[in-house]
Amino acid sequence: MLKQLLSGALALCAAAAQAANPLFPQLYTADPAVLVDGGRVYLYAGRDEAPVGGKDYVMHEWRVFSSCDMAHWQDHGVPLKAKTFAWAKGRAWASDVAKRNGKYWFYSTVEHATVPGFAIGVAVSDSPTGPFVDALGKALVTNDMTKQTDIAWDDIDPAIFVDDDGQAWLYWGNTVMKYVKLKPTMTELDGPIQVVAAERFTEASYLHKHAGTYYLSYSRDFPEETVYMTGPSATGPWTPRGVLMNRNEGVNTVHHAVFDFNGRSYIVYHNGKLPGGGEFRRSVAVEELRYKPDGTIEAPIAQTT
Ligand code: FUB
Repeated sequence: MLKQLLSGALALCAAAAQAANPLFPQLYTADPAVLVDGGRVYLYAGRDEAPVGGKDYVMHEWRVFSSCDMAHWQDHGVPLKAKTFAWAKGRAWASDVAKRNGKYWFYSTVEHATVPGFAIGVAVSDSPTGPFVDALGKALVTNDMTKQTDIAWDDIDPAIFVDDDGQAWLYWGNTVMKYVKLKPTMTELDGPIQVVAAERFTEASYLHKHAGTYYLSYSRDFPEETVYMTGPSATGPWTPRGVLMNRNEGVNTVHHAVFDFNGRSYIVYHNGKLPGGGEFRRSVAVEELRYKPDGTIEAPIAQTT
């Protein structure tokens, strides 16, 4: 019986085509992050809970889904909430996840309870589907450490990248793009916080590597469009390559992540196309992404439904 069930699951994986957008019609979801592990794609997203006509983000928790074929998605529920961080006031904004030292590390934006503005926390789990627990008991990055700007939301949108040599880098920011090397513990900064001169940077920086080239992408302007740069290392120097994905209609943000899976490459992002959706009721979608022989990307990538 078990053998039959397993072979059924494998056939499902092999035969499937990509799922239609939005990926999760049962929920409003935003700020997708991706981890590929053990033959599955794990997709993490914040849940948009704002009511119709809401005027701000209402986000208390993250959700995790997984797929072996990009077509069938399993809902694993809530791996952590903003309140997982006892020092946070709330607001489960954008996150990113990496595996290192056999553990899963979840970097997330939350609003700090005592330091003005947003902060970045780090949680850890033995499983990609959680539950995740606060790994540090305090913020990894707070507004009072990074006074490059005076805005309260400048420490948002962490993007964690672990290079082939095991070195982890954290990128983040709003208006000013910042990055820092992490120690092997994944919970300590290793050196000073640096700034990237990214033209018209708004937020949602994202670092990935493909065929030896590093890609640093981000949202620029507002309403946002996604652009990218390429470089020879995790810290550049960066060459701007233009628009990766155009603006959304009716939704100002587009927060994305890029990954390879089963010989194909993908970009996940959000828009407001789920019925009843909009600025604070977003939905995660996916598109295939194709690299040209010179390492640049076929772009702008069109959004499909
Ligand atoms: O979801 C809240 C914020 O909106 C994120 O932190 C930004 O990237 C934008 O998507």
